Amino acid sequence: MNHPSPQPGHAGSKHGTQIPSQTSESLTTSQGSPITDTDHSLKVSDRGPTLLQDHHLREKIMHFDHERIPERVVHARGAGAHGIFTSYGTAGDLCIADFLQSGKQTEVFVRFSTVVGSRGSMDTARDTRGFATKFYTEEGVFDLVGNNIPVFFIQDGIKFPDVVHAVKPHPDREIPQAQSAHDTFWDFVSLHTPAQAHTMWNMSDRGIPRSYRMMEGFGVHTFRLIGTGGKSSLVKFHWKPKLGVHSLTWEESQLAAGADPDFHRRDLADAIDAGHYPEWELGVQIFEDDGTAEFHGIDLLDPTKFVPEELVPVQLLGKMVLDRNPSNYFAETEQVAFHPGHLVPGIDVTDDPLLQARLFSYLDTQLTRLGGPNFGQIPINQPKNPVNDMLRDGFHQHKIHEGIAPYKPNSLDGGCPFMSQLAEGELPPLEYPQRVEGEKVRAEPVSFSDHYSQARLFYRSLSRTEQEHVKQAYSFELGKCTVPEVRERQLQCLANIDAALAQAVTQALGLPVPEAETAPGEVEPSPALSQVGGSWPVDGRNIGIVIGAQAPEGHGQLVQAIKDELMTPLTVAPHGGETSAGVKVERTYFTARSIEFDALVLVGDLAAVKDAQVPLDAKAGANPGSGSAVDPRVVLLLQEAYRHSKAIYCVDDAAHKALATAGISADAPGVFTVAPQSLAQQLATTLAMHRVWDRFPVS
Ligand code: HDE
Repeated sequence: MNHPSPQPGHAGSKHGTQIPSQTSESLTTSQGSPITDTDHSLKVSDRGPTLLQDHHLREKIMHFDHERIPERVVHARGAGAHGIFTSYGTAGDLCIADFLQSGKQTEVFVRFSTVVGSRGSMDTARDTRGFATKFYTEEGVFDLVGNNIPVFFIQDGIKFPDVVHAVKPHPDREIPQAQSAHDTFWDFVSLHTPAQAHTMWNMSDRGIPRSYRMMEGFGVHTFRLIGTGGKSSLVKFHWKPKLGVHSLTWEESQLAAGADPDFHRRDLADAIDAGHYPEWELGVQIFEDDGTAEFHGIDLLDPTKFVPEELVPVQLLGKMVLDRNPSNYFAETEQVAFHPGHLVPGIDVTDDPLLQARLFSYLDTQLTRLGGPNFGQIPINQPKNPVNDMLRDGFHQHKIHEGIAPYKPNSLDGGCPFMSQLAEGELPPLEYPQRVEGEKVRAEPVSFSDHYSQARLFYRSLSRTEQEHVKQAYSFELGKCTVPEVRERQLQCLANIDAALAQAVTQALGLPVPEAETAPGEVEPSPALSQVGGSWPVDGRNIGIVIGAQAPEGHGQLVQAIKDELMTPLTVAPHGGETSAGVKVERTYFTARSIEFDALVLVGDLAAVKDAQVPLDAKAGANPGSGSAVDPRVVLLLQEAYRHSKAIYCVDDAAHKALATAGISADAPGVFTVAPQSLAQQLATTLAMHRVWDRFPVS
C-alpha cells in the first residue's frame, strides 16, 4: 500500500511553525488498518442503498455520536494553561510540603472558569470565577481548587444544591443562561442571608474581570499547614496577579457577550502565545492554631468570611508563571479533574463544613463526568511522580498491572507494596491528629450568624466609582426580577448592609426604602479591596491603532514602539491585508469593537470609506450634525471607548476630526494629543492605572 503524501491543509500552521495535524501521514481505522476513502460510504452503485457492512462508516459515526461527555454541573465553561510554580523557600518551618522548599520548581495546570453558565455560554457573564490549580509535585498531586472571590454563598455543603438550583436557569423554560439576574437566584439569597457577602462581591466589578490574568485567587476555606515537628498552623491561600486586579465595565461585558463570547479564553491564549506569560504569587495569611479557629471575632471555619489583609498580611511563598497553552482543549482543559482532597504531606483540611462536603463531592462527580474510576490515568490528571496503588480494573483501565496480589497483607507478591516509614516521633504526614469530640447534631455555631457585616466591610472599602457600579449592578439584577416580594426582601437585606446603597437601588426600582432591621454597625474598611489606585505592569494590553485608507507615515515605528513596551498593537484599518507600508492589518473597521482594546490611538484622516459595508447601527451612531467625513464605525468605536473610560490618543491634528465627530472634547479626561515618539511610554503610564477613572460620572 502506498502512503499518500499530505494533502494541502493536512499540516496546520500555527504562529509560523508547521505542526502536524495528526500523528502520522496516512489515515487509518482505530484498529490501524489503512483507509483509502473517507468521503463516501459503501453503497450498491453510486446512488444505491448504503451497506451495513461498511465498518469505517459505522466506526466513524459511532465515535462521533459519543464525542460529548457530560459538562461539569457547575464551572462548565473554562480555559486552561500549563505553567511552572517556583517556591521562594519562605515557608520555612511553616510547612513541610516538598514543593514549598527553597527554589523547588513544580509543573502546574490551571483551569479558570465561570460557575453558572453552560459550556457554550459567554465568558464575560457577571459571575464568580473558578481558579483551580493542579501542582504536580514529587509527593503527588496537590489541587488548590479556589475562586476569584474569597467568600462563599453558603456555610454548609448541604446547601450547595439549593444555591446552584436557584442560580441555574428556571427549570420550566431553561432561561436565563449564565445569569444571576432572575427571580429564583434573588429569592434564595434574600432568604438565605449568609449569601449576602458573596453576592456583594459578585455585584462589584470583581464579578466581571477584565482578564483571567488580572484576577486574584483564593482558597476560600481555612486550611491547615503542618510544619517541622508536626506543628499545625491555620492558613488562607491567596494568588496575587502580577498585573493587578482589573475589571470590565458592565456595558463592556454585555457587548463582549455578543461580539466575542470567548473574550477571556482568547485573551489568556493570545497573551501566552505572544510571550506575555501571566504570573501570580502564592501567599498565605497565617493564624495560630490555638484550637479555637477564631481570629478577631471571625470564625475561620465560616467560609462566608474573609480576613482583611490589613489585619493579617499575605506572606508570599512562591511564584506561578503560565507559559504554555494546551494543545487539545478536550484532552486537557475538559478532562482535568480537580479535587480539594488531593493533598500532599504538610497540607491538610479543617472542619469548615463546606470544605468537608466538597471532599466527598468531587470524586463522585468525576465518576459520571469522566466515565469511571480510572480518570486519574488520563494524562492531564496523572501525577508526575510514580504511582503504586492497589486500585484495579474498572472502565478505561489503561495500566497493565503486574503481580498477582493487589491486596495487603500478602506473601505472594513478596509483601509488596510496603508502607512509607515514619522516623521516630514523626506523625503521619497526611492526617493531623486533631482531637475531636462532641455530640452528633444538625446545627451551626452562633458565630455563623452574622450575615451582613462583611458585605458592609467590602462595600465601604470600595472607591466611590466602584460603589456606583455596585449600585448599578443591584439595580440591574433586581430590575430583572419580576416577583415584588423577591425584590423587596433583597432591598431589606441591602438596608441591613448600607443605607445609602439601599436608597440608591430602591430609587432605581421606584420602591420605598426599607428601614434596617438592626442598625448597621461600624466596620473598618480594607483599602486593599479597591481596584482603584496603584500602578501595574501593562504586559499584553491591547492597543487599537486606528488608521485611515492611507497608511500614515511612521506607522511601523509606532507599532514597534508599543511592542517594545510589552503591549500588543492591533492595527485597525478600513480593509484587511497589509498597509502600503507593509504593516499587517489586524482588525478592520467592520470587525473592531471597543471592548477588545485597552486604549485607542488615532492616526491620520479616518474618513468614511466609499462603498464599505457599514452596519446600520453604526450609520445611525454617526453624529448627524457633522456632515461626517469620518467613518461611522470609527465614530462608534470612539464613543464606546470613551464611555468605557479608555484612554484615547491622537498623534496628529487630522485625528481630531474623528474626536469632534464622535462628540468627544479633545480636553476631556484621558484624551491626549501626543508626539509619536512619546506615545508608547505615555500609553504605558496611563494603562498602568487600567482606566481613566476620573471619566466615570459619580453621583
Ligand atoms: Fe466546587 N465543584 N463545589 N466549589 N468547584 C466543582 O467538580 C462542589 C465550592 C470549584 O476547573 C465540581 O469536577 C460542592 C467552593 C471550582 O474543573 C463539583 C460544593 C469553591 C471548580 C463541585 C462546592 C469551589 C469546582 C463540578 C459545596 C471555591 C471547577 C465539576 C460543598 C473554594 C474545577 C467538578 C475545574 C467544581 C462541587 C463549593 C470551587 C460538582 C458540592 C466553596 C474552581 O464536584
